[in-house]
Amino acid sequence: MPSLAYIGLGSNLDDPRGHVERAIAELDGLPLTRLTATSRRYASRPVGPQDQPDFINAVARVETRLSPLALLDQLQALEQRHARVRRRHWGPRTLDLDLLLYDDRRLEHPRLRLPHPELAARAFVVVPLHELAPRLELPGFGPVAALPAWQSAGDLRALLPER
Ligand code: ROI
Repeated sequence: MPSLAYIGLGSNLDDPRGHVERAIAELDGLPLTRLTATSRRYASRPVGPQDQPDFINAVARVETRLSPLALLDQLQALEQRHARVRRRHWGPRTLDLDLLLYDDRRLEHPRLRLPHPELAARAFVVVPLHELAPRLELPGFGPVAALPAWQSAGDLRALLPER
């Protein structure tokens, strides 16, 4: 049986919508991996330093036969192919891919923590995740519909689909 994983996408540099749309298509091309659903795309105010452009965010669901760390390797390689620039910590970036959830796995590894440790606090992840899986229970955090991030969900703006 393949595993089910959720991946957060974010970009706020050099045509952010284009980076997100291309990255979603590329997720479907990863080895042993199939894209099964994507959320709407959202514009969001930056969390962290405010002196940077708004982000485009979305969440994708994939079925994969890669292990969590092998999937992480693939996501990092995909980021690199987008000529990822990251000038400072929590600063602007061309493409950020976060492995949010992998089945109901909990993992504390130097390279990867599951669920993603910031997930519950970030509306730009929780709102699109809830769109894909309204009844989801996050291991260690509880129902996606009851996470603290909903308090700042008003900052998100759903975008129309691209033609
Ligand atoms: N803020 C928003 N709104 N969206 C992001 O994807 C995002 N990513 C980040 C930081 C800089 C923390 N802020 C963000 O890495």
